[in-house]
Amino acid sequence: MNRRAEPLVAGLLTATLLLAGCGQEENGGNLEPDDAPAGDSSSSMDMGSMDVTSMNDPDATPAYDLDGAVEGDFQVLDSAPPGSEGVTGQAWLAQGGEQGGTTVSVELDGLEAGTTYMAHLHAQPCGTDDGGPHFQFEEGGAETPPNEVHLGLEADDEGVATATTTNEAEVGDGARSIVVHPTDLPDNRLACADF
Ligand SMILES: [Cu+2]
Repeated sequence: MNRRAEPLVAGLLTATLLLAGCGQEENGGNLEPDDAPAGDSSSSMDMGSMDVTSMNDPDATPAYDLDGAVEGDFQVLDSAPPGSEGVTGQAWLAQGGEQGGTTVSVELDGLEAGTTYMAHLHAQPCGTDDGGPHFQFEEGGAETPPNEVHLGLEADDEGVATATTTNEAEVGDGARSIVVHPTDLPDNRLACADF
């Protein structure tokens, strides 16, 4: 397995870019309130490594350990940045069951070490407009969790990233895929997995 991708475009990480995604008009001004106690993070200005994972739920049981989880294999999309060819991974989506709501877990390999990525549930299959728009519980509503399902991913030194996120509501059959975007290229669609 190709463990190291070629360096991606070295873009500037900004708070705005971290929230954007998929070329839709995500509202870059509305950061979710940070539940962490004041002073909890000395790196609060390091947007590249902090807020990207703030929507995750690391204490939740990963979806792949839940009954009835569906699995999808990531495929690198044509729009992926150069050097992404070696990216591989899986995503799992579980609903209801013992944990209730929706649980999504992602494991990716072949990412650029130390780089951050975003993943969202999307409303269309990968073969339809690379996943189409974001899945939303309330269509036309907020483009942030909990109305959408987002994960933050940070590749470790080996280029591996894992994350789990949860939502209190069940997505039903409305979330057809999950799409990964580099946080410094939020309009880019790097990889997609069908559920
Ligand atoms: Cu997306």
